[in-house]
Order: sequence, then C-alpha cells, then structure tokens
Amino acid sequence: MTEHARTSVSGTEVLDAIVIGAGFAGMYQLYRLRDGLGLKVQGLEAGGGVGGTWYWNRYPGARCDTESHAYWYTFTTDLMKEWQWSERYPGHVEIVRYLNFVADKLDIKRCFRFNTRVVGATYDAAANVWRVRTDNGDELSATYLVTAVGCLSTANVPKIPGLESFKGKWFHTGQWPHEGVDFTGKRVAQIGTGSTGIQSAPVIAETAAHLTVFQRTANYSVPASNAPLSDSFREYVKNNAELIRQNMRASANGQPFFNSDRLALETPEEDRQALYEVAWRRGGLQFRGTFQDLLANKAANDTAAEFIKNKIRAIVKDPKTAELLADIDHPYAAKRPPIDSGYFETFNRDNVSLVDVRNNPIEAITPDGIRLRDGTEHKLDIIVFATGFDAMTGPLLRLNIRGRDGLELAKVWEGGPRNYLGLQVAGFPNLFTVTGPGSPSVLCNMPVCIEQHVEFIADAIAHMRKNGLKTMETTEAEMEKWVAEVNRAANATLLPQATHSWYLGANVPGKPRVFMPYAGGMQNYRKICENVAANNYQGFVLSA
Ligand code: N01
Repeated sequence: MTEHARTSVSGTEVLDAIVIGAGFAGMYQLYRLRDGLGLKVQGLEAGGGVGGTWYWNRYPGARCDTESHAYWYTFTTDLMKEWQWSERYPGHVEIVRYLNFVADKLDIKRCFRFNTRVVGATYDAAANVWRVRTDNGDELSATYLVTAVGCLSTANVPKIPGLESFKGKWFHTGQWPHEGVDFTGKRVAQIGTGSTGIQSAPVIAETAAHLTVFQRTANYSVPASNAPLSDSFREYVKNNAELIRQNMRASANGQPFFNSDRLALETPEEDRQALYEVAWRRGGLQFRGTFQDLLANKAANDTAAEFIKNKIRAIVKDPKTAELLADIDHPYAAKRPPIDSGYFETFNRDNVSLVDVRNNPIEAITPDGIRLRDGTEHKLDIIVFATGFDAMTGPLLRLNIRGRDGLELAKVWEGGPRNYLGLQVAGFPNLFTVTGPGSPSVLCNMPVCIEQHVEFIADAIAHMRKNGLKTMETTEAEMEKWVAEVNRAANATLLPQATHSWYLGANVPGKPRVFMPYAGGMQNYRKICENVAANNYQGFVLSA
C-alpha cells in the first residue's frame, strides 16, 4: 500500500478514502482504490468477517437465486478460472467461503476493521474531509467516503405488540445466529413469504414438530431446480469465462442469459404453454425471460401468472391451502420473483400449515405465541421473521450522514431517495454510494452492478486526482432530472403495480412510497454512466 495520508488541522491522520462494508462491493472498492490508484484506504465493517449480506443471512435454505457461474466477480477472468462452484446455485456457506478466498487472494482483510459499525459521518468543508465515527469510539477522516453497505442489510422486524413478552425465541432471517437454530421438536411460526420465506420454509419443516406459515401476500415461485454442477459444466465455465462475463455485462439484468424476443401475446396458446413448461422444468430466474413482454404488458403477464397459479393448484393437495397460495394479487415478477426448492410441496406435509393474515391479521404476540384478530391463538416455541428489510435507503440512513453545513441525508430523503445515478447526493461532496437507490442494483445481478459502480467511482476519483480537483458533487437540478428518469423507467413497466412491494418502500410502515431501483436496464444504465464519464463527468461539479 502506498502512503498518501496527509495531516489534518487537528493533527489526526487523514486517509484518502474510507470504504464502509466488506461485502462484494466494499471488498472490490477497497481493492480498486488501494491497488488500482495507490490510495491509503481504510475499510470498516460491522460484521466479524467479510461477506456482507451473506455474513448475516445464514437462515435455513439461504442460497443465491442467481446461478453460481454468474454470482461472482468478473473484473478478472483469473478469479473465474481459479474458483469452482459445487452447485447450480451457491449456498450461503459456499458464498462466504468464496468471498474469503477472494479477500485472501487480494490481501484485503488487513485493510478492514471488523466488528466496527459506523455511527456517523460528517463532511468538514473547511478541511474537505469526511469525519467518520464508529461504535468503538474510533474517529477517522478521509477525503473520499464510499458506502458499500448493501441494499438489504437493515432488518425489518415488524412492530407487533407483545413481542417482548414472548416466552419462546424469535429470530429475523437477516440476523441469523451464527451457531444456527435447532428446530427439532419445536412449534415454529414463520411470518413472511418473500424470497427468503420461500427458501426457509421447506428446510425448517424438515426438523420442526410443526411449522405454521403466516402469509400476508401470496407469492409466485418457480422451481430453482438446484443440483450439483457436473465436471463438464465447470470445464465449460472455465473455458468460456470471457464470454460469460461479456454476456453478463451486456444483459438487462446482469445475468448470463438474454430474455427472448418472442411476445407472449403473439404466440399461439399451445406454443406458449409449451414454452412455459420448458422454462418451468429448466427452473430459475430465466422463467421471467420466456417472453419479452411479460413485464411491459399486463395481458402478457397474465399468461405467465395463470400458468404459475395452475402449477400451485396442481402441486398443493389441500384445495383450500392451494387456493390461498394461488390467490396472488400482483403481476408476476412485479415483486422480486422467488425461486424455490420444494416450497409449494412443503404444504403437503402433515407438519405444515398455512395461515392467512391478510384477512385475519396478526393482532399481538402473546407470551405463548401469536394471536390473530379473530382471537385465534397459535401456540409457539419459535417465531421466524422472514419479513424483509428496510431496503436501499435503510442501510444508508442509519449511517447518520451529514453533508455541507450539517445537512442531514435523512432530511434530503424525507420524501424518498433523491440522488444522481444512484451515486451521489447534492450537498454531500466526495460521498459515493455503491448501488444506491436510483441505480439498477436489486433489479440486476448484484455483482455486475456493483462492479460497474466500483469502477465508475474509482475512475472518477482517479480523474480528480490527475486533474488536481478536490471535490466532486452533483446538483439539485441533476438529482431532479435523474429522479424523473427513475420514475419514467419504472412506469414503463408493470413493477409499480405491486403496491405492497419493498421496491416502493411499502413494506415499512411510514416509509415514503417511491419506486427506488432504476428499471431502465443495466446495459442502458452502463451506457449512461459511460457517456457521463466521457463528457467530463457531466452532471457532477468538479472543483479545484
Ligand atoms: O423480504 P420481502 P425477503 N405481517 O420483503 C411479509 C433478496 N433475497 O427477505 O408482501 C405479516 O420480499 C411480507 O408480506 P407483504 C431479494 O431481492 C435474495 O423475503 O409485505 N407479514 C412478505 O411476505 C428479495 O426480494 C435471495 O404483504 C409481513 C415478507 O414478509 C429480498 O431479499 C434470497 C409483515 C417479506 O418479504 C427481500 O426478501 C432471499 C407483517 N407485519 C432474499 N411484514 C437470494 O437471491 C412483512 N411481512 C438468495
């Protein structure tokens, strides 16, 4: 590491950059700034090791929905050739192992302070530095501050009256105990049927005495069809690393496959069903790409929705349970589409039941379990909250960031997130947010959008240093234009029609309803950013 530290007015060392988070984003950002630009960089991480999302999300069945040969770094094909995945979708243990492999390979860990949570960051305009405080009492200063805190790292535990009185144990899937949870012989409740709940229920059911799934909103799911990878596929990946990387970078969702050009509505019914059937058997997120118009046209979407609902009715034996599971009120993939390993089949087990909390909501948690509005009480030993996250804005707002003149990020985002390209907020010079709201992030395969942001930020900082520029900051006007573009892109799809989606912040009571991720496609977003950089970082004010 080259030393570029300078001394601040107060005498404390000023780093070049601070990177918050040691997941996919923070690790790569630290590496790019340290080894690519020769900066003095300090990483700060709340967890006890690298992994980010995967450090915390160790719940039963936690597995990535993106196929393993696309869920890794692609900035160098060397890493792609050195690592071998064991299954079609990587499980959380294997992903953490992979990230440790990369961290060791890049010699990243020594530059991170683990078990260190950032509790405040304030811009000091006179010194042009960010002053960062941690829960260990540390104070650090740096010219550039990069947040790499993930989009789904602030657990949403609903405020249900009586939780503190519960005599059993409760857990949130996103803060899962590292020693695991033993469900053997226990009466378990799972609240939530999003991607997480759909993964965890089948695994919890294997050992619990009884599992009761509390469903507020029924959800689609397509089989993952997970399986061990064959040697020949692994060989294919190794020999085609560059092609896979190019395809991921060129596709709308950062996946190694492209959506079909076929239109559902122009395909005869018999062929359409046959194509859905093939996609169902192949499994995975690719189902969404069966037709081009699925997310743009409601009538087209209805054909996919009906296909999946019929599958649910065919799988689940109890007609009442099947109807409840198939009673889905939003277009397919307007919420993040889950994939599963035996989710609907789980409801055929004798030790699993489904409870509708849409029409009969949870009223309270009692010392012995969960009570519903109609007075029914479910006696429980363990409650699992698979209730999601205060997504995208939550992880940033809890950093307690203040920009120029003490301007609070929370104040600027009172009515919902506003920024430019998902990367910068006016009033917060030299602060960069990797996969912030307003970027493709959660609508894309995360490592792909992370790499693009990390590289953009590193290039921008290199540009500033080369040209003797001290600050980079966007403007109110640029933010306004970008927010309009984010809204335009979302409204061109069916995504906003799922009114209870976390994409809109609707899962957190009181959170502003604003469509947060950029739905214009990763490949288009990449071009926008390339043009911005090529035009002297258009939309950012660079000051000497
Ligand atoms: O969270 P969610 P998640 N009472 O918000 C319900 C990523 N991910 O953790 O829909 C009763 O989707 C809520 O009901 P409703 C992926 O991007 C990735 O499952 O709000 N129920 C919903 O059913 C995903 O989208 C992977 O009506 C309550 C559920 O809890 C994102 O993480 C795996 C409730 C929350 O679903 C989040 O998924 C898993 C209440 N008070 C997740 N509050 C991989 O790729 C909430 N709910 C591996």
